Amino acid sequence: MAWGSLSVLLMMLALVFLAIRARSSGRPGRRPLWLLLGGGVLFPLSVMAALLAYAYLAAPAQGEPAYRVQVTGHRWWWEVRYPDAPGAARYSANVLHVPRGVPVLIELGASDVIHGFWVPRLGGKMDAIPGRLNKLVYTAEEAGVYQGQCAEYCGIGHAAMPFQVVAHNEAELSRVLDSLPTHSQGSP
Ligand SMILES: [Cu+2]
Repeated sequence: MAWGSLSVLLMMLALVFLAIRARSSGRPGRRPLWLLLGGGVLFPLSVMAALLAYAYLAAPAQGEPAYRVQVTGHRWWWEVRYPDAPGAARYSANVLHVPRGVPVLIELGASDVIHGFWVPRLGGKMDAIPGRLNKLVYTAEEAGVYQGQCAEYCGIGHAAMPFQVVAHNEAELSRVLDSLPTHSQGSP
C-alpha cells in the first residue's frame, strides 16, 4: 500500500512539474489531454483498484464468530455487555473479557457521538456510531491483555478513553463472567 501510494504521489509530482515547466517555457496553448487522463485518472485508478483487490484477497479468513460482546461508546468510557453469559447478561466498563483463540463478534454502537474502537494488535478499527450497529471480528490468539484506544476524536475526554481486551482460557472466562454485575454500573 505504501509503494502504491508513493507511485501515485510521484506521478502527481511529475505532472505538476511538467505543468509548471510548460507554462514557464511560454508554450501554454497545447493541452496534453493524455497526460491528464493517463496520469491523473487512469494511473491512480488502476493502482487503487489493484490495492483494493489485494486487500480483499489478502485479508485473513475469519472463522464463524463463536462469542459475542456488545460495546457502546460513551463520553468518555466504554460500556461492555455480555448478552450470552450464562444465567443473565453481564456488564463491564473499559474491559472486554473474551475467550482466547476464538473469533469474537463485537457489536459496536455509541450513545452520544462517534467514537472509534481500535485494538491495534488484534486488527483494524471500526467507528462506533450513534443509532447504528457496526460489527467487527477480533481473534486474540494468546491469553493476555491487549490495549485498545478510542481512535476518533470525541471531545475533551477523548485521550482518557483507553480500554483493554483481556483474553482468557475457558475456565477463567466463566469465573470472570460470574463475578461481573448483571446491570450496567455506569461510568467507572
Ligand atoms: Cu471516544
